Order: sequence, then structure tokens, then C-alpha cells
Amino acid sequence: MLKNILDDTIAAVSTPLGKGGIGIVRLSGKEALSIADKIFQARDGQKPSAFKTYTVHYGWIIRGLRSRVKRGRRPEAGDRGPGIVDEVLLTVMRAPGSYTREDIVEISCHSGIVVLREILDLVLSCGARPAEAGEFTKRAFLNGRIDLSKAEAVLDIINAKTNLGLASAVNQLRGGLFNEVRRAADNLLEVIALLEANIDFPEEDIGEADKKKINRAIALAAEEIGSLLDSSSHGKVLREGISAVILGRANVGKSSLLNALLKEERAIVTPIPGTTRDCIEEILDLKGIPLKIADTAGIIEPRDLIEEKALGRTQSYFEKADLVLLVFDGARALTHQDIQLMEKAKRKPVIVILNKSDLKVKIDETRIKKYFRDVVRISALHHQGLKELEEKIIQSAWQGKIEPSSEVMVTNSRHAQALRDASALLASARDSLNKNLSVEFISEDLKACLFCLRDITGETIRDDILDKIFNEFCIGK
Ligand SMILES: Nc1nc2c(ncn2[C@@H]2O[C@H](COP(=O)(O)OP(=O)(O)OP(=O)(O)O)[C@@H](O)[C@H]2O)c(=O)[nH]1
Ligand SMILES: [Mg+2]
Repeated sequence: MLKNILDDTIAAVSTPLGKGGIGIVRLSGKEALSIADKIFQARDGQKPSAFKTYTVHYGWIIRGLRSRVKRGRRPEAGDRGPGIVDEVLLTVMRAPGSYTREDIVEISCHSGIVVLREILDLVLSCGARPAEAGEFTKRAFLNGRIDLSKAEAVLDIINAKTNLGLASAVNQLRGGLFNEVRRAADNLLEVIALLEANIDFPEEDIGEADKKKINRAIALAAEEIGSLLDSSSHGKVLREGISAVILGRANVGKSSLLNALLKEERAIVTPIPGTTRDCIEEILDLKGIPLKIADTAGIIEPRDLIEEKALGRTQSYFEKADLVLLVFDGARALTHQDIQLMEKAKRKPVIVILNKSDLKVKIDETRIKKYFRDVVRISALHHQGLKELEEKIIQSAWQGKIEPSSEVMVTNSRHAQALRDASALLASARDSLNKNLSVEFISEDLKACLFCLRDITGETIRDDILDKIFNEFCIGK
């Protein structure tokens, strides 16, 4: 069945469908060049099927090309005659030296919805079929050019929210994760071979030397998998980011803080309490961490329906937040509303912020310190203390661990789950070995562990899971 899928020639618009400098229609498959022959007229008169690989050619996309050529009429530069769809550059990459390992033709045209659609329609009418989401990358995987972890890295590169996220995805595309997983899998394979030899001679116990060797190999694999798993909390932060909510009673400077962090006047700021009603959410890049930050209404005791709704919104942002930025007005005494907020926020990670530090301090810090150890003093108005606050947010995101470097990082939840399963199976194998249980038990656990690792690289992945992964891609990738 897989064969049939790969037999088709697929086509799609690979750039965003809209106005732009250049738009690309991409074809991949056995018929890519012969389809190009039917629609492309090169300036030098050559046919695409005669083009060398990695060459680019200037010419025109023409509707009804074959009948025109028969009549001896060749288009020229500036020709607006009937049938000419666009002036283009056509790139040829022949199998196997292409993204998909198949013949690829890329038609770079002027980017506009009509012209892109028209070229795609033409290509489809000549025998290509529309590509499914991620199908070019899926072919690269099915044709053995990249493993699944690298294919998923392509998606991560497209979706990267910060430079650090991008660097980690590029590392994965270059084989960082693949190599680590492969090394662990190869080690396991050796142990399994040793155990299987023992299964063939059941009357003999595993020798002490072999037992030591097996123990050592399991410990090594557990260590490798453990360190990959350790990186997954960093990876999750990079991939998904963290969400923070700014909480505080009215007029303490929540919106001023949002604006100061964003370095733009995003939210309305006035001296009137109750200025913000709706929550405002923005994303900023904090040293590689995508930080989703929401400014909320400072309403704590609603007086009407609008305030009730505003409070409801604040509550829902609070519930989903990973981190609370709890703001107080340092130039005023604590109120019972401030205390109410501390009571509410204490079940979440909190950074306490004393704002308006440019004014005379009136707030009683000792009462705050009964709830929270640390406070950060800032002036949102004068942009003071923001660096220290940003550092605190970053520390909180990495949860006390050191900041990630560009080493291999597990950013994908599917990979993390496979590694957790592999780790549990290794622990079970070790346990069986220590209890001198039958060799079969140990071997079965290790084989299951190997399957988990091979799921990451896609060697044993089920078709439905594969479809789910590639469905996340856009059409044309
Ligand atoms: N002196 C001083 N005033 C500030 C500071 N930060 C905010 N303000 C002022 O405090 C007032 C309220 O600021 P906002 O940012 O609107 O406060 P808020 O917490 O968003 O208020 P609500 O939306 O009503 O809940 C405005 O007049 C700000 O200019 C600060 O650091 N120092
Ligand atoms: Mg506000």
C-alpha cells in the first residue's frame, strides 16, 4: 500500500498563499519532469526532462503549451499572449539528491493567489495529485533520507518561537537526538544478543562475568536515557514556552508592567482604578524562553455584571498560568484585597513585585514575607528593576536547573514519553537481573525498551501515529 502512495507525483503551493515577492509550486515524484515538460517553455527551448539536476531555468508557464508549440509560436519576454500564466524560474533536483529523494521540480513564480492557484491547477490537470499536509517531508522519511526525529525537527524549525528553540530544532535536524538514541539502542542490542545466547542454553545460568556485563550495559543505557529525559523539561519550555499572569489589585501598575516588559504601549494606563477590564495577552522572547504574559483586571470584589465577567477572565488566566507575577503598590499600605490575593496566589509559583519604587515606601514588607520569601522592587513607570525581574522569571522557568546550552534537548512530548517508557522497562530488566529471574524476562523488557527507542527514530512506528505526526505540518512542506 505504501508503494502506491509513493508512486504518485504530488504537488502543492509551498509558500504562503497570498501576495508576496515569490511563490513556489513544488512537485515531487516520477512524473515531475514530464509534467513540467507539458507546461513550461524555457527561453532556450530545452525541455525540463533534459535539464541537469540542481539547475535553474528561466521561462514561462503556459496553458495549452503543446498545441502552441505545434503551431510554431514560442513566447518571448514581455509576451502577454493568451495562454501565458506567468514568467517563472524552474528549478530541477533529480532523485536521489533531493529533499524527498524523488525528482523535484520547483516553479518560482510571482506570488499572488490567482497565479499560484492557476499554476497548481495546471500541474494537477497534467497528472499530479494534491500533496497532503507534510507529505514532502513524509516522503523524505519513507524514502529513508531522514529518520522520524529529523522529520519532526523540520516542524520544530518552522514553529520555533525563539532563537534558542530554533537552535535546538536545528541540532535535532542535524542528527543530535538520532545519534544519542541510536547509541543507546546499539548498546541494548548487544545485551539482548548476549541474553538470547543464554536462552538457547537454558540449562546453564548466566555466568557472573556476563551478569556484570549486562548490568553495566543496562546502567549505561539508563544513564543515557536519563540525561535525555532530564533535558525534556528544558525542551518543553523552549517548545511550548511558559505562561505568566500579572495579578494585583486596581491601580498598582499591572498594565504599566506589561508595557515595560514589552517595551511598547500595549495596554491602556490611566490613574483611574479599574482601567483594564479584559485580559491582554502577549508573547515575548526572554533569553530564548517564549513567555506568554497576560495583564488582567484588578477587580477583586465585583460590583456589577461587567466586573463579574472581568473577574472570571482573570480567574481563568490564573488557573492556566505556570507563574504568577503578583504586583503591589509599594507606595501604599497593604490592603485586605492584597492579602486576599496572596492567599489565592500562594498555591502557584509566584514572583512578588513591589512597584512604584520611585515613590516613598509605605508598604509593610514583613507581612508579605509571611507568604513569600523574595520580593523584587521595580518602577514600571521609569523602567527600573526590570532586568532583575526578568532574571527571576528566567530562573523560575528553568526551575532551578542550569540554563540549557545548545546540547541535544528533548523538546517533543512524544519523544519524552517514549524515553520514560524505555526508562521504566530498563528498571524492570535490572530488577529481574538482580533477583536472578529467568533470562527471558530480562530479554523481553530490553526488547520492549528497544522498541520504544526505535519509535523515536521511526523504525517501528505505527502508520496511524505517523499520519498524526505529519498532519501537523502545513501543505507543501
Ligand atoms: N510613580 C509611579 N507610578 C506608576 C508606576 N507604575 C504605574 N504607575 C501609575 O499608576 C497608575 C495605574 O497604572 P496602571 O498600569 O494602569 O495600573 P493597573 O494595575 O493596570 O490598573 P487597573 O487596570 O486599573 O487594574 C497610572 O497612573 C500609572 O502611571 C510606577 O512605577 N511609579
Ligand atoms: Mg490595567
